[in-house]
Amino acid sequence: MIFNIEYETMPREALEAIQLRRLQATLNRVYATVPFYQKKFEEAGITPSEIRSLADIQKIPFTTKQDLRDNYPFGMFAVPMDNVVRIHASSGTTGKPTVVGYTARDIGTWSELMARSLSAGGATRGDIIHNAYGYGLFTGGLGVHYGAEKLGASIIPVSGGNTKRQIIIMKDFGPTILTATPSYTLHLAEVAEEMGVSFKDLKFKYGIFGAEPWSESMRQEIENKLKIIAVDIYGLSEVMGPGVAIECHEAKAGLHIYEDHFIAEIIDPKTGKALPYGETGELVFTSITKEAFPVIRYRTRDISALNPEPCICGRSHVRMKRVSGRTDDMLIIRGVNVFPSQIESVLMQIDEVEPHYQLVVDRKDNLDTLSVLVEVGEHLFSDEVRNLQNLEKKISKDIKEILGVSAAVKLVEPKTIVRSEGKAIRVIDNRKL
Ligand code: DLL
Repeated sequence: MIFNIEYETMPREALEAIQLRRLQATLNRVYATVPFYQKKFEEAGITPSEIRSLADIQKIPFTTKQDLRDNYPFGMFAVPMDNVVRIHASSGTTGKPTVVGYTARDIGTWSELMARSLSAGGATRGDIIHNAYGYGLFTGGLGVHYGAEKLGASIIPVSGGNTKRQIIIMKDFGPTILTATPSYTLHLAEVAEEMGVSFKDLKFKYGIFGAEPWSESMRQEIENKLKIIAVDIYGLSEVMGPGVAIECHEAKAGLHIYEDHFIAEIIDPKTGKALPYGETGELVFTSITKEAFPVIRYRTRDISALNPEPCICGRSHVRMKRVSGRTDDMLIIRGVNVFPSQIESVLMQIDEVEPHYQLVVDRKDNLDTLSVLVEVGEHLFSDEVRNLQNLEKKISKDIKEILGVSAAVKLVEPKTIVRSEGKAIRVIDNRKL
C-alpha cells in the first residue's frame, strides 16, 4: 500500500518544482539562523538567492561530520531550544557523538516518512510490529515507533536485548512484522531455535531491516530462516533517522528516497564532483523540510548509486542502490579495496558456514593482513581437522578469486563470535590500536 499517494507517485516535474521551492526556503533559513552556514556560504562567495535551479545546488559547499563535531552539541540548530522537542545522538566509532534535534513539526514529518516506509515494507493498520531496534539516543527504535502509530498499526516497543523474552513475546503476541538490524535478526533466529521455537509457527510476514550494511545473500539467508519477505531500510541520524529511503516489498530492488523531503546526490568521494545517475559514489543529502536541524549537502560517507527508472510499485521517487559500505569502512589490504559486505557475500554462498563472521586486520612486517573468522555448524566443527582445513582453503580461494585479496580464513566454533543487539561489529582493525 502507498501511504501518501499524492507525494509518493508525484510526476518528476511537479516533484522538482517542490524540491526547488523547499530548497530555497531552507537555504534562506539556515543562512539567517545558523552562523556555520552563513560563514560557509560567505567563504564560497554565494548567497541563497543565487540558487535558482536544482542544478545550482552544486555551487554550495559540502557539510561534513567534522563540521557537526566542531559545532557540538547544538551549534547547528536552526531554531531556539524552546522549539526543540527531541534530541537524538549517534555515537560512531571515534570522537564525540553527533547530536541532532527535532521540532514538533520535524517529529510529524519523520512519523509520516516512517509510516510511508513501513507501508512500503508491507505493513498495514492491521499489523502488529515487533520493534527490536534499540530505543534511546539511537533513532531506530523511536523512529519506527512513531511511524507505526501514525500508520495505525500496533507496535510492541520491545527494543533490543533480553532476547529470550523477545521470543516469548513473538510466540504469545503473534507479531506480523519484525523490525531490527539484520545482525540482531540472525541472533533472534538463533535463540528461537535454541528455545525450540520455529519461525514457521510464528506469524511474521515481513521484516524491515537496516542501520547497517547487509548483502543480498544475507537477505536470502534471513528470508529462508524466518519465512518472511525482508526489505532494506536506510537512514542516518544527521539526515533524520530511519526512513530516508526504503525498498518497496513489491520490487525489493533499490530504496526509494523520499525526494519531497530530501535531495540526494552522488559524488566522487575523492574530487567532490557530482556523478550522473547509475554511477557509484558517496551519497550526499540536503534536507529541505527540516526545521531544527537542516543539513545542506551532507556527506554521508555511504556508498551507493541512484536509479531514476520507474518502479513496478508506482512510486516515482528515485531509488538508491543498497549501501555497500562506507568510505571510512573500506579496508585497503595490500592495495586492494575491500568492503566487509563483499566478504559477507562470498561467505553466504558457502553452505557449511553460518552467517556470523568477523574480519581482523593487522600489520605484520609492514604488510597488511586480513583474517576472516567465520563460524561453522556444530556437526562440522566436530568433524575431522583435515576437512576443516580444506574448507578454510576453499573459502580463502573463493575470496581471492572474487575480490582479488588474500585472506587467512579461520573456521571457529559455533557461537564464539560476539552477537550484536544492534549494529554488528564486523571489523577489528588492530592497525589502529
Ligand atoms: O542507523 C538509522 C536507522 C535506524 C536506519 C534503523 C535504518 C533502520 P545512525 O545510527 O546515525 O542511523 O547510522 C547511520 O548507518 O550512515 C549508514 O552507514 C548505516 N546504515 C543505515 N541504514 C543502512 C542500510 C541509523 N540499510 C549509518 N544499509 C548510515 C547499510 C546503513 N547501511
